[in-house]
Amino acid sequence: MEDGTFIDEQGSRRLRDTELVVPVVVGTCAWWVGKKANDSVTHRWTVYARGANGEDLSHIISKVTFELHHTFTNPHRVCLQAPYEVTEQGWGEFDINITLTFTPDAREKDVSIMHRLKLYESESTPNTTKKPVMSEVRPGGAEGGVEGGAGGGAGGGAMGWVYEELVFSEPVESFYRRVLAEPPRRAAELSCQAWVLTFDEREEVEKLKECRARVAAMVAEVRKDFEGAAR
Ligand code: SLL
Repeated sequence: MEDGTFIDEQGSRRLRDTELVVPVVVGTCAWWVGKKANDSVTHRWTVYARGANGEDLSHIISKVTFELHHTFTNPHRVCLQAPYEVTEQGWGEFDINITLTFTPDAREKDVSIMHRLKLYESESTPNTTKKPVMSEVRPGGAEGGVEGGAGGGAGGGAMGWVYEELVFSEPVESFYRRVLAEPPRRAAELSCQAWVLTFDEREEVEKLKECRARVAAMVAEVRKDFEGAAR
């Protein structure tokens, strides 16, 4: 059609050559339970899905389903509203299938993202109850390399989060216009909100890390000169 729209097989009017991209993060945050750890409970953990910059997603997502390991009671957990998260306790690591279902007017199929629950950062890391063993601001996150990073450069080691872009290509026109007209809103807080980063913050952290490395290199250089002169 002249106006850049076309009618799909289901009779919905869609926008040609148009994309709606929604960045999301799925992740897990895990805590060691400390001295009360026993055979069936060593960690408390939360798995979640969220807008990558802390934005509310309820105008796009109608539910998020978390498929836990079958050793959990009612492993099929559904969140109809934000925060999209499940908190549990257990002893083992496993893959969690996270399915995003969109609002009916999007006329899009569900998207599933597999994410592994990690409870152990590395064998050499001592257990502590003061901070999570795994979260976005801990090894699996910004400080530990850019997994999760778009395209996921797997930096080795355990990863607490993964960045994904939901791409609605040639979206249904009415859905697209509704979503664009929606004023941005902050999402309801996750129970592990203190341990997640927005994307802008992630960039800041990267920059600070670079600066720190540069200063360390300069200090090493000066030290070398100084030791050379002292000899
Ligand atoms: C493993 N393949 O062997 C994995 C399975 C299952 C973890 C891990 C259940 C807790 C509960 C639980 O933590 N399952 O019984 O409520 O490491």
